[in-house]
Amino acid sequence: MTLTVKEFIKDFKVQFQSMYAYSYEEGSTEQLYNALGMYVKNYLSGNWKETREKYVKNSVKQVFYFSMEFLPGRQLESNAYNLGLLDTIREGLQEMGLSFDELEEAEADPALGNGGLGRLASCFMDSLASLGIPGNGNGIRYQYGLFRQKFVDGYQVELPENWLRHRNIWETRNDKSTCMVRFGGNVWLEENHLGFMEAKYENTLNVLAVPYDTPMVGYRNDIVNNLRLWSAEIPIDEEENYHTLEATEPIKEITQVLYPDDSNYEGRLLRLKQEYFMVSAGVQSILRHFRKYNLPRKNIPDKVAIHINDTHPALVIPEMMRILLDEEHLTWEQAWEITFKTCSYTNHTILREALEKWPIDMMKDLLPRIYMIIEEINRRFVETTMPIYGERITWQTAILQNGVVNMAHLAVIGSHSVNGVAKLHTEILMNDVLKDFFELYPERFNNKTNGITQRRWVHLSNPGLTQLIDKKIGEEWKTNPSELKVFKSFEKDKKTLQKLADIKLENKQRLADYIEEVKGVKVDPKAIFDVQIKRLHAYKRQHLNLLHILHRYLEIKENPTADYVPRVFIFGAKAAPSYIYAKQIIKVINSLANLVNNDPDVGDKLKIVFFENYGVSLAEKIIPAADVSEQISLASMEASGTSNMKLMANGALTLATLDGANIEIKDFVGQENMFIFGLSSNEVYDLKAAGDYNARGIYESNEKLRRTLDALTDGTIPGLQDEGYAIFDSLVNYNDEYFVLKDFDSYIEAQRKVDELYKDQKEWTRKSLINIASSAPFSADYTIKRYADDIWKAKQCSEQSTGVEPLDGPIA
Ligand code: 26V
Repeated sequence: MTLTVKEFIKDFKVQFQSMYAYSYEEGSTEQLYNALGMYVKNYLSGNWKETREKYVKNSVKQVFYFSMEFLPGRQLESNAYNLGLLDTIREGLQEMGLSFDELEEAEADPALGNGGLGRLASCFMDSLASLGIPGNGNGIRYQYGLFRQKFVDGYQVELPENWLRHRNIWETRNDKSTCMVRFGGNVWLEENHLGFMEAKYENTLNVLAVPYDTPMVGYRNDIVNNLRLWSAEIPIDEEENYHTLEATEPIKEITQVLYPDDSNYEGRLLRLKQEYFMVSAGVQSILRHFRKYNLPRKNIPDKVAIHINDTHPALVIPEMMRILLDEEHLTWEQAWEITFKTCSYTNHTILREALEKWPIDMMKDLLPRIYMIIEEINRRFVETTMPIYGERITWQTAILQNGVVNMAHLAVIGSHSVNGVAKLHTEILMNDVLKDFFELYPERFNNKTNGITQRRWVHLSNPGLTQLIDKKIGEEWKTNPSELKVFKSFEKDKKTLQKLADIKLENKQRLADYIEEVKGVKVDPKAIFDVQIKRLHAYKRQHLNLLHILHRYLEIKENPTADYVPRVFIFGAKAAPSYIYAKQIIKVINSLANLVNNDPDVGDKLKIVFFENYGVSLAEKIIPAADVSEQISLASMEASGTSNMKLMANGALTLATLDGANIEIKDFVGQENMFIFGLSSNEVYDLKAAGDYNARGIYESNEKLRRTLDALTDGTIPGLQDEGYAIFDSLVNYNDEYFVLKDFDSYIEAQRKVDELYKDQKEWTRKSLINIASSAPFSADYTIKRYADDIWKAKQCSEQSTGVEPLDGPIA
């Protein structure tokens, strides 16, 4: 049944009037957006209900993706698109004298995550629904998302992100499905009148978990899955115990704010509360759901898969044990078999400082029963491992070590599958970070290279490119991404290349206009748009990028009339509020931008744009306009990266170290179609092992580099306090932890090649086309299909869903 423009206009007017009781002509942009969103939500509600009912009726296996973070982005456009309504709505609104794009800007972008990990979870939600796989998200409805970033005088300032200030029309509060989560108190085991051991509690803090459900709409397949986010409230029958507003704080604070400290673990009690709150509510609601099937509990793993997204939700394992033991009265062996078969775990980082370790005392106080169970899991693990593998391996892999609970060890021991997120990353897990576990359980380890949804990141964010591909190869690639490779046959077609170049230029012009609007900087759309967008972290080496720009600036100053290829360096990055060094890098880049952008000697040869408040919506504006994708982490450090995939799919050429999924990009695209530089992962390992790295030596012997580094501290960049010194210090005096100086020359050389190639526009565009045509393997649809087949054993249950053929190895 297709909706006509006329019907839409009629229904939309009714929708608006029913919500606001006056005519749409008088509506504010925000009201019009709300009404339109509600219209789309009503439209999909039938499918939402039927999908749920179908899953239960057919008693299919369901996946529950547990994640502390989701970054769905704005949902109006993508929902309308997936439902097949977008064109009709655009047209209808236009007839009414309204603009879809303007209404869309009224939608809040829910920043319920830090970066790649949260965005991956949302790409996965999109692919699960589009493949028709029964998959649900489980997370937290933070009242405040990741802080809103502002620059004041070039310094990062964090403001609260009150994304719920305006109503969130996509969510549905589900009062019928609340759960109770208990914290603290005393616990003991007692035999009940049936002879079962029962856990008894006293003096616990009881928190009501209220679910808010959001539809996850599949691409034109009538499937609507569910994202369930939990909010903490005071239990209704305990309200009278809370006499003052202050007394309610310990409960309300649980879901108040997202932890912004990506990649740096701090053993904070509130974070542990959040983790257990989300996990306990999620597991309770799953087991309640399972009871509908009327099956023996040993069949749980046939009907339920729980995925643990990084260790943050790893308490799923003891929580499931608790319920099966204490409430369902299974034996330990029965409960363990079920739990182990149900759970699987993905690791997303090898950074030691990001690996979660909770102090035992904290865990014992906050979650006494959970701690008892973890102790028993650990005891049994040690008991079985010791006789076979001996002391060393046993103690190195134990869950309880030196007064802490090692969450990665808990996750590995309690899961039947452990995966990394790119080939190299999984190898590093097996050979280094989780080496001993790989010896214990080789069969559990597997790789699942990350992916992205082309629907949001190409079809919607880059309509020009999408139309061109449609025109050249037909529309099948949209449901069967492997078809994209057909686009490659146009690599020598002059007209196609010209069209592709025109589209890129249009996208750049649009971004240039936006840059002028928000930053007041005029940039030349014909310049190379060079993009690094990701969280700010020393290992990602935004400061290597900075050094190259500074080097370029000094060259221009010395020789202003030489022939330079104009370049615009574009950054988007938030620094964790407590990460001083990262904030210093932001400040230096901003101050350099201020200098360079206003220097008449420089003009269009060099511009620097550091966007404030990088997030999903901004990424959608930047990525289609990018020429160069900066993926310059120190090899071995970046687990995968996903902006690398989005940028390549939009025709940017990748400038990269052989790290994370850059390696797969090289496999698919061919190294002649990208710019590779720097140490390899093996070389990094060797250099670390040798222990003789001498950053100061490099500084002293490399004239070009020395001049550049000196410019950080000699007053070249006005407006700095000690930020230039801080960077200089870390690189020269503290021996450069991430080998920035070591990779400097090879980076500069790669940058020179970028300029060189850009002079040959046709050749550049040809390579760009090859990148686009080779991006299919990074479709999250493939990634999710592999998770579903190999790990979750979950089946597609909609015939109209996206077709996925297996796809291994480089496509020719
Ligand atoms: C860690 C922590 C530590 C405790 C406080 C809060 C917090 C929040 C997030 C994290 C996550 C660090 C792991 C992470 O984000 N990894 C990224 O995952 C991406 C998706 O797999 C991958 O592309 C990136 O390379 C990887 O850095």
